[in-house]
Order: sequence, then C-alpha cells, then structure tokens
Amino acid sequence: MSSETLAVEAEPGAFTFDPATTALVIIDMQRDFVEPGGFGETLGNDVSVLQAVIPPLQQVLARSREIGMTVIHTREGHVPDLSDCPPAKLSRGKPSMRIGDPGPKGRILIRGEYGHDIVDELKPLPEELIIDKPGKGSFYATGLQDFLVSEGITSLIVTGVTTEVCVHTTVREANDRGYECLVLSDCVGSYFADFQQAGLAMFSAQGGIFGWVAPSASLLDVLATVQEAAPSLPAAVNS
Ligand code: TIU
Repeated sequence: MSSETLAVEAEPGAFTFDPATTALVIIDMQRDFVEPGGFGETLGNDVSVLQAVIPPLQQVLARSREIGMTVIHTREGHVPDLSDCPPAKLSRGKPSMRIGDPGPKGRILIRGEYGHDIVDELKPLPEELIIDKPGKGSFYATGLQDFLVSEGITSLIVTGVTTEVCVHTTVREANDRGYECLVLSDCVGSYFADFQQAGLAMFSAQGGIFGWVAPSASLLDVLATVQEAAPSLPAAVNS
C-alpha cells in the first residue's frame, strides 16, 4: 500500500498516521467475553452490554481490509493444562466457574474451545495475525512486538474489550514501547458505564498521556479518502 499521512480529529488533538505503518488491533472479541456462558459472565457481569461494540467495529474492520491495512486479532486464554495461568489468576475472586471448568461453550478461557474463539461477526481472515495471550496485555508473553517491528508498524488503532482491562493494559504496554495509539471510543466496551467513561478519559488526559481517542466515524471519514487495495489474484491465475 502506498504511503500517505492522514489526520483524524481526536482527543486531545489530531491523530496523524500512515495506514501503511498502522495496524488495526482488535482485542479479545471472544465469545468468552461478549456472549453468555463464558468467562465474563462467570465473573458476574452482564455481557450483553458489550454487544454494542460489534456493529461499529465491523465497519472499521471492513474498511481496514478494503484499503489493505494490517489487521491483528488477540485472544486471552490458557493452554489446556493451565501451565501458563498464574495461580493467583486461577484462584482469585468468587466466580461461578473457574478458568478451565467445563461451561456451555467449552472449558472457560481455554485455547481451542468454542467459547475462547472470536465472534462470527469479526472472524479473522486466514492471512490475519491472531495473538494468543495469557494475560491482559497483548505484549506480555506474545510475539506481538517482534511482528510489529518486522512489519514496520509504528501506530495502532485499538479496539475491543474490555476498555479498562485488556484495552488499557495493551495501550499502556504499547505506549511504553513507543507506539502511537488511537482508541476508538465506540469500538471499545466495558461491563461498567463509569469505567468506560473514565477509561476513555484516561487515555487522552494530560496531553495524551497514553494516546488519542476518537469515535469510529472520525476515522472512517478519513479512511474514505484512501484508495482501495488491489485484490490479490486467485492462485490459478498467478501460476
Ligand atoms: N474482566 C474483564 O473486564 N476483562 C478481562 O478479564 N479481559 C479482557 O479485558 N479481555
């Protein structure tokens, strides 16, 4: 894709980026967090409130794919023998089911289970990177940093759930590593309305202490001006 600098109206000021060196990061849009019968619900949350994130995120994902921007999906979860799950995470609180217990969508927060996978509306394409992470941040114990360096990515457009947990942890990790992050306010969600509001405010406070915040419409306005990527030729034509 060709190189160009774009500016999105955002808080605390314009977010400038080049789509060629930017990745859309979709954090943990897994059934375990956004559908009943998964990890989010075992913690006592009303998971239906996160459904509102899906339609605007679908639009951003579709446009990002059209222009050929890098797309990265993440999933929080653990290997079946739980060897990558700290005992403190396993034993904390009083959930209705613990990580690894059998739930209606498979074992709670376990890789390979139906509930651990990404919702159908945002299903990754085969060529898109999926980062499986044991923690809340997308950099801890993953290959994300190496991938971003190898692809020359310097800016991240961050979406997904939940705002104050995995989105915040990831943006803070990214910010400390020098990435410029734009968080899309309607494409991130929290189980708690007050955490959503405070979480968003915290990104852009103090002159953008962690990054920038804008509604997806502001990003889509700008991406509308970008030329669509040429579709790749079918294998039979290439050979
Ligand atoms: N519980 C909660 O709000 N979130 C998480 O446990 N993980 C993510 O945010 N993905």
